[in-house]
Amino acid sequence: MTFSSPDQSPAWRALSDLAAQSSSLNLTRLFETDPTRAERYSIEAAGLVVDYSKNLITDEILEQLIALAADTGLEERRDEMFAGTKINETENRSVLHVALRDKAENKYLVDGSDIMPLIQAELSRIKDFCDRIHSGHFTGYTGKPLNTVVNIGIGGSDLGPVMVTDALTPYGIEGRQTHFVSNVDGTHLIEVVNKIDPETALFVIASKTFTTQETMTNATSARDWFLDTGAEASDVAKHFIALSTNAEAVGKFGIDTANMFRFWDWVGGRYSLWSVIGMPIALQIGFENFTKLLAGAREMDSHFENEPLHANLPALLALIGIWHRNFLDIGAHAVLPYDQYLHRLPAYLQQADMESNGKSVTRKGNATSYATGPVIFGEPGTNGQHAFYQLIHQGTDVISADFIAPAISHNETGDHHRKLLANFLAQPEALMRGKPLEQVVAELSASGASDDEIERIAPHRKFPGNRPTTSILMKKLTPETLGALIAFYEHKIFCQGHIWGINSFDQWGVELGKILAKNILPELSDIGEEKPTAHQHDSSTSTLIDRINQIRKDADS
Ligand code: G6Q
Repeated sequence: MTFSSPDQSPAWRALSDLAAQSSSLNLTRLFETDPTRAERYSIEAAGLVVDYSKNLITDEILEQLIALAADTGLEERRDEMFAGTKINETENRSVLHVALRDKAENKYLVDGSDIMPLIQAELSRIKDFCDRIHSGHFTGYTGKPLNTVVNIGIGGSDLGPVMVTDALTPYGIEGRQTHFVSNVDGTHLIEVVNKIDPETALFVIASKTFTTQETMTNATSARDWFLDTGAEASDVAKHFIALSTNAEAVGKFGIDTANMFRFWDWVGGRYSLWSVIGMPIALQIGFENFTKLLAGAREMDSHFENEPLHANLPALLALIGIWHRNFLDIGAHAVLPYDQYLHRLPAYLQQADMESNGKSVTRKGNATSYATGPVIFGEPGTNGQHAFYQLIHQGTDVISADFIAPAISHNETGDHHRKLLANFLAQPEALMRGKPLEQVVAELSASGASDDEIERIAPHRKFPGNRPTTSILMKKLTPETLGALIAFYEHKIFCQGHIWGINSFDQWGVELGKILAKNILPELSDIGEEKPTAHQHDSSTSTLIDRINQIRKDADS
């Protein structure tokens, strides 16, 4: 970074000055005065059309945002990521998920060695395994084809595969089904195993470390369940495979390391769906479609790597996000897919963004003197419209939002999709235009309302408007467009983390709770068991432990 902190840069100061005048920014007026605004503030790349014209920006603001990117050395940092520099400093690791989806002929160096042959070898093992499963050559212990996958993993070893597998449902191979078990709540596993036939089930244990409490607990219980159904210990090898970096732990668990698929420490958990962690995706939609997902991401990578900042989608949208967060004090960002198949995208992006940029210490170890990652949330439209959009339209906090839709649905049933698209377009328009009091009054009086009624009701029916949104349109939700969409968000997150001077690739904030849970575990009683009441916690935690133990001791089952 050219400046020790982004807020020391001249561009940051210029942006602060512009923000001081931002109350005069009016989106409707900006559109009226510039008929080319939508065209000028839209970019098409890798099958995505992104219209960012309904954000509270002007050429002057964009110019300073781009200067901020230059002041902070964004392009140099991007090049370092692609070059394999260990930009995840706290874990001393390269960040090379982009290599996982690049062409075989390209080189990526980690500690001086090209990692591409490793990636290609693992990809061809995935292909080979998918072929054997799909052709029925790899069967279960009774000779039946394995048409059901149960992926056991959590966080980065779950959210990406779940989101993509759901999103690409129309590409699913007929007769195959995939279940995901993540939560350590036994209900998650039990509800899945109750639905499956052990003779046709393949358990995919997905864990980078192979030590994660939730995953190892679920994996152990799944193996116990499998054995309880009548299988022998020697049958486990035919029904359990592992996706991991930890061969020793996989071996100890009892999975044949021939059925272990590898990835490496330069693949962050939440960036790992492109690696062998994508196995459940490939098993469900086929290896060829999985490679199309990688190809879509690769196209976005190439756009991100080569386009200048003013035409670079992830960089520009990251900068607009920084304008919102640091200069307009917008603390939450909604992700609103108008496609039911993308219903897990908000949850996926919650992790991708909040685990990456929910930090308050810079890479140099100082407290940030500015805000970082916003709260990310969302639901598919139109469902969200009948729920939390109220707050987005009329709440006291301004919230920015991404509206995402395909122009063509996989299910063009009647006029459903036209209705969905009408809402996809109307909501950003409504958020931008709002409805002034005079208009509400005029409408009420035209409908015959009395003066008293108008006075009472009108203030509730006005909309402030001027609320910023971005519209992301694609022709159809395909493996390619989905790959590009995910890569777009990954790079946007990278750019924001870089400008904030934080490390987007570690996640120390998830550690403390894990350790405390390990301490509390032996203090909790089994059903019917008596436990001592002496605890070393605050009185709230201790009292809750005692209350739980009392209930569990007195319970029959
Ligand atoms: C992601 C995080 C985290 C991780 C899970 C699962 O970036 O590191 O969500 O993916 O904790 O970890 P394992 O894959 O090691 O089980």
